[in-house]
Amino acid sequence: MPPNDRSPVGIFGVPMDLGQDRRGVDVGPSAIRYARLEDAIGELGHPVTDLGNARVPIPELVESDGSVRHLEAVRGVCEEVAARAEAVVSEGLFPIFLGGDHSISIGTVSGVAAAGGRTGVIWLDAHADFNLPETSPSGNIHGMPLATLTGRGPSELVEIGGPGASVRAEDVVLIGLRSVDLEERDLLREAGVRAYTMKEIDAYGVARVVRRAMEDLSHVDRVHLSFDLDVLDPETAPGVGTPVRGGLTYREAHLVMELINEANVVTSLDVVEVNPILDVRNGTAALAVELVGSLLGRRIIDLPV
Ligand SMILES: [Mn+2]
Repeated sequence: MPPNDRSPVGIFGVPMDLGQDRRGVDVGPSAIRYARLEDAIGELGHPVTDLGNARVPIPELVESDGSVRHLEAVRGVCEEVAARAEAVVSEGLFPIFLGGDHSISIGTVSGVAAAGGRTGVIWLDAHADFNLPETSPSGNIHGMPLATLTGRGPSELVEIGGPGASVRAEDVVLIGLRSVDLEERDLLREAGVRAYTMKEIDAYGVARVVRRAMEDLSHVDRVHLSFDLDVLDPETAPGVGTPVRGGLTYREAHLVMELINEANVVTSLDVVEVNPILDVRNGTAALAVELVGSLLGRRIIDLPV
């Protein structure tokens, strides 16, 4: 259920950094908890339960197999995450998944979608995360989750949460893009994914883009928001693994969350790619907590409606 009705929230951490090659995002869930996520949600009136963390092996103990790095280990973690996600949604909780790199979303979105209904996805990200093993320059799975979720990529990952694609490409909206590989562009176009790049945000304003995205997803039963902190400009959010200049400002990011909250459509959330080792005094995790607050109903003032 959407979060405007003070619905109960469940926090689940996935301290996984196997989907890319920089250590640090595995500490993301701790950094976000340290920034008082649970209190921030509780203060908005939502009952909150911390459901702990998924069990994740460290890369030092995982064999780097084949062209897709850590494929078997990522598959194992995402299987567990998908099962937990499905259970949490079925219990009526609004789940918040803490990454970890963006490969955790193969598990979270598959699990949420398996709980039933047609699931749409808003993917807030500097990158499209729509590579295939054949097109990926790095072989890192955190560049592939969105392609995987729409049924493209290694079958071991596509089949998580049930056979076939977890979501339809036409039910996915990307917002904030500014770094897309050449072959990835063709894949996105062929798949029919809607994408609002930073150019559209600069030209039309973030409010119009979010309203359009809401219209694009008005036909689905539930909406999962996958929030990669690198959608923000690195001057505002330096603690991310793959920063790209020219991202959302502090206020633009809050406005995105405030407008999505008003639309009252989001039913589950990922907060991924926070890297405390690259951060400045945990500011990026603290900002993530602020933005979750805006998504869950925090307002600057309460105006009579
Ligand atoms: Mn991403």
